[in-house]
Amino acid sequence: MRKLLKQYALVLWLSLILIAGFGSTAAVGYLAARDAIQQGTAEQALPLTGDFVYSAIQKDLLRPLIVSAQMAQDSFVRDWLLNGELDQEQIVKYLREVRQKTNAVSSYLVSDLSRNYYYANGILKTVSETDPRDQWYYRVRQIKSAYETKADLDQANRDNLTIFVNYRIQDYEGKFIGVTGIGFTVDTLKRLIDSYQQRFHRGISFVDSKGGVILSGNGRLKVADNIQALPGLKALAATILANKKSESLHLEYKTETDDVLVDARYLPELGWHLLVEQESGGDLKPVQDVFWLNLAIGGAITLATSILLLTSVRRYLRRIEQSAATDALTTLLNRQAFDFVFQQALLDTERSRQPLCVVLVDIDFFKKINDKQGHLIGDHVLREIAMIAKRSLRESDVICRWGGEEFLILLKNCTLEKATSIAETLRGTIAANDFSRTTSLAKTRLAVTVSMGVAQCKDNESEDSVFERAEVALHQAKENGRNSVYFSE
Ligand code: GH3
Ligand code: MG
Ligand code: MG
Repeated sequence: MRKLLKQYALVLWLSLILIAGFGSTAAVGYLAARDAIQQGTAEQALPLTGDFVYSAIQKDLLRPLIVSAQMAQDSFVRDWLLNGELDQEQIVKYLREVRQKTNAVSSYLVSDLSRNYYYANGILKTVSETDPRDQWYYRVRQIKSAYETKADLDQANRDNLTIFVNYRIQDYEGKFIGVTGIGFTVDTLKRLIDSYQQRFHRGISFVDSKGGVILSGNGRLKVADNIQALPGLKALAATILANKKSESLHLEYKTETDDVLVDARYLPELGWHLLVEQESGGDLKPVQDVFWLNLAIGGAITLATSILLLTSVRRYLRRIEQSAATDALTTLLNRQAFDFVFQQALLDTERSRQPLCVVLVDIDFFKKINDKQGHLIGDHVLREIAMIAKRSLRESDVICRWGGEEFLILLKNCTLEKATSIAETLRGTIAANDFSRTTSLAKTRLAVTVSMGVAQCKDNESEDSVFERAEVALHQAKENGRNSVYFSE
């Protein structure tokens, strides 16, 4: 395991470096994008949404304000009040016409002298200081400004939140003589909030001066909630409600799951506060997606690189191992590798008491082949003899390139007699082979013969001794005319 780790340490390190590189690049990119988005949200997007909503409200409020102002300053209205409210049908008709023309839900006039509440269908009631529902009138009576806008539940149209513009009527000397105005629903406002919420994924709500939620899209805040009691937001409630200036406040609070950015501004026309909220993680989804995608691509590249590197390192290592053990020309085992195999075979023989033989093979007059036909043909002959030998031996037998044009064959579990016979067969095969058939270099038939010396390992005999005996036998073969097999007794 340690060896393996050592061999593949390079691959491991490279993978770690790649992973670290890809990971940190993705993380840095993600953090930079997140900061930019959060800053953009807090400083631009939320205030802009606030501005949009605010200007839309102002536009919606402006027309009712003008209409109410015209009603309060209409000389017909003032004269009718000053002349003792004689023909009530006239004022009712007037109120009905205003309501129709302006599309308002109600139009009304309260006379300070008679305390009659006139509306489009006649006299609704007489306002009384003791009736809580008439408190609005006594409040408007006291105010310094010319009008007030007030959100209230319409008594005639109960479920609808209605905004009333209560305008003070004064006579020609400036004396207060009554209140007139129209009421209109906030349906358009509600629709506006919903559409903004859908488009920008932001919570938009209106809160009254006591913190009660009056209008809200389907965001975090619900109608009838009070921001002074909501977890997280309650810490900011005092700041939000105390703000009576026109600038907006940029605030932030935490819930259990999220950080929420808030843009809060005061709407003096209504006495309300407009809150635009956004979870700071809300817009981060695409950035997070890109982060994970980057990480996945980085992982895939790392994996592919590691696999490629691993396979080439493996192939390289295997090639090194092989080239250390094999002969490049014939791909047979080389002498060093053979030594190891031979030692193992000797031990096996001692244990199993099976005979073990060696055959030394030397090509006859090889120098001549080299000299006459050239080294390339010489190489070709070496390769082909190696191949013929490999083909004619058993799987368990081992053959190696012993020296220049000498081969050594190890025959396991094989008597001297059998080994000599195998050697003889091999000699015959080689002698009968036309070496020119498998190469384009030789023009005419090319015959090559070999001489062999065979020896069987004796009990406790040394390696050198066996080889020496095989060499002696080979010498005999050479001396006695070559192309023959001799064995050592
Ligand atoms: P003999 O063994 O029959 O007595 O004669 P020989 O000509 O084979 O004599 P010797 O064994 O002395 O010659 C060996 C020659 O083999 C010398 C060398 O140039 C050649 N030789 C050794 N290795 C290679 C090789 O890898 N390629 C080629 N082409 N020739 C080689
Ligand atoms: Mg030789
Ligand atoms: Mg030779």
